[in-house]
Amino acid sequence: METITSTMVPSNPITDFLPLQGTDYVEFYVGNAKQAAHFYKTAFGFQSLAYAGPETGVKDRASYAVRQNKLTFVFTTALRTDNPIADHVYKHGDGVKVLALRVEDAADAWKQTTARGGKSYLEPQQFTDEYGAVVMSGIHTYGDTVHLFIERKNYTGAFLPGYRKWNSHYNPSETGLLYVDHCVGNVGWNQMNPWVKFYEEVMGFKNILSFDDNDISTEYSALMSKVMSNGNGFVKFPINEPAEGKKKSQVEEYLDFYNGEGCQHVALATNDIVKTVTDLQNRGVEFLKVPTTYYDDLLDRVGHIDEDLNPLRELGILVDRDDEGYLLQIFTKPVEDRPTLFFEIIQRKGAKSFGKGNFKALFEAIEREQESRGNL
Ligand code: TYF
Ligand code: FE
Repeated sequence: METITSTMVPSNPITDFLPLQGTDYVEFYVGNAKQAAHFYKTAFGFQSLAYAGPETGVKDRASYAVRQNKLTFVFTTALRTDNPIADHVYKHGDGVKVLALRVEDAADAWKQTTARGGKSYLEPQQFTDEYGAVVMSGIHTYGDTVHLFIERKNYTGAFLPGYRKWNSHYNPSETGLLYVDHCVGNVGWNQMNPWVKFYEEVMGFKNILSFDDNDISTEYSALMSKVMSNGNGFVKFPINEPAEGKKKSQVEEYLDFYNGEGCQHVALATNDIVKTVTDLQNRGVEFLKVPTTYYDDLLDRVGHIDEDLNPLRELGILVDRDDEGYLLQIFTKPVEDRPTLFFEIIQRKGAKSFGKGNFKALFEAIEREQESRGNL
């Protein structure tokens, strides 16, 4: 049963011990940051923002920050082997290391979360350069993933102290991606509820939606999922765990290849999904495809929608409705050789849900990919 356990309310600074202003950035640890940044510029339309590395006084790593509207991605690689970034890539392949959250007070965010049992990753520290100061702190979450709390004060630099502005002569156009809608974590067997408890107790989030294996099991694969949201709904973290099915769960495949828990997908918002997905496909981004029969009774299922059916069918965009409106969504194939991280492109037209009506078609599409990899 899909259960809606609460609705989002504006955050109340009196009762919300961890007020969040949204996602500040997502940082990926990768084998080759120069090439990763090039890929995200070329394929997804990110713009060059900032660079840190030996030329800026950082000796152990190179980081490229790219931006599109309110979306900031950072690609970081190790410059030498004896290095925690190299260890992370050795263990997981390319993946999300940091889900950074914007706060008013990073020292207080650390104090509040560690006092409630959060494990410290970075004690509050002020970083300064000629453009001002940024206070950062952080705690561990699932797997080797961490949350950093970013307090920007009146910082006017390109990205963060230690970085310098990245002026590139290569500037492919944007694709209409706007902000992070949600980031999903895959956790181990029976680990969903402990991580739900972590987000409730340590970070003050609420469980706004739950999907059990009956919602989600297809012929083979199965999983359970609970969506955690902060008070103002700007930050949403669904947590998936594998469930027993006829064959191997897609979450289990992820855990095997990522060699542990980690971020499964990042959902990127657009306000013109047909245009964004057309653009992404033309730039070589690969999407999962559902059978065209999905569209035969689509309007019977979701009622009137503003979009023409034809482009949705041609692009493979999925539609679902809830009490408050509808949403359009589509999922990329994994963006690495390992079947680990992928992206969702989402356009919300009132709906606050996650596309439960699409789960069967979507998970069957994922299973066809699993099958083709010999992992089903
Ligand atoms: O974030 C969500 O809940 C939706 C649906 O492996 C979903 O995007 C859930 C699990 C999954 C893929 C998509
Ligand atoms: Fe999603």
